[in-house]
Amino acid sequence: MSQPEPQVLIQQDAAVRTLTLNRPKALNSFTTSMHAELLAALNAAADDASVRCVVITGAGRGFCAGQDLSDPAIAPKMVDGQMLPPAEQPDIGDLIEACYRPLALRVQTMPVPVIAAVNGVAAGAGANFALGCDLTVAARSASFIQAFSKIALVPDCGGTWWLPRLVGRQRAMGLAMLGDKLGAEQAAAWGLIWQCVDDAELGATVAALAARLAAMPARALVETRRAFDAAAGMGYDEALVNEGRLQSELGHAGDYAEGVTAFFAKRVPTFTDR
Ligand code: T3D
Repeated sequence: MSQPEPQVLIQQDAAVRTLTLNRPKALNSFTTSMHAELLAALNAAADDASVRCVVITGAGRGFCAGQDLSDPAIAPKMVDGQMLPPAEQPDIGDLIEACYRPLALRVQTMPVPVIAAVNGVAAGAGANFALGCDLTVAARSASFIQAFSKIALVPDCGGTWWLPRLVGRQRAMGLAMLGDKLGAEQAAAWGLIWQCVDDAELGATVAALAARLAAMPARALVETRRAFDAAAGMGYDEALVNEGRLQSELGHAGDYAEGVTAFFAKRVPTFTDR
């Protein structure tokens, strides 16, 4: 009997692990099994010391179209064209708690940098999943759509947190309320993503960026992510205190000694902390 096609493809090139969402016929929309495979793949990358950068991309013409809306577990329950009472409807909050929250937190706690290589449309939770990665690089033909309002939901997968922080409240409101397609070029101009590149250059650009990050001090990069996110909820002095605490910790780590030694030896440092 043939095995079912994996919904997440895993490939490693040197220290860079690439995870490819693999449901191209449905624009790589999330099913519970794709969630499980993706979380397992991220956990495996986090636990593998040979991995120093993770890239997430999509197979085919899309990056990810958010939740698979054909999933009977989340479809509104109807009988003879009438909606059943709320008590008999599926609880989408359970899906968020079981799948999207663990996924968003896993990305946010990865011990190495995570790049989203957005090869095509990123809609709903697919868009916000990409925005929650450390760096988001998109092909010029790609787009970002806060599709939630069109099905009478709110942005999820971290969207309420990321959108106003990345582009400001007005643009976040416009994107979320109208649900219009935002092209990659405009997304980069607004600061929603790191970079927009020609479609033909996406693979090479992301490979070069990932290789560069993989050679950098992973622990310091990850503490930078945590410090930025923590500072969002801090006063100025508290953020300064936190910076001191982190420098104290990192200053005792091997990568700092290596960085300084390599600087004076005029050689390229070899960072190993994670
Ligand atoms: O229960 C919950 O909803 C919980 C909440 C979860 C968070 C969310 O993510 S909510 C938002 C869910 N996503 C969407 O609402 C996006 C739906 N998709 C679209 O609006 C469009 O597909 C796109 C704008 C993304 C792309 O449009 P286009 O014209 O390039 O492609 P298409 O023809 O619409 O889609 C291609 C195929 O993918 C098509 O299948 P077919 O007709 O060829 O057999 C389409 O049905 C399928 N597809 C696209 N998105 C989804 C999907 N199938 C299932 N679920 C999808 N989200």
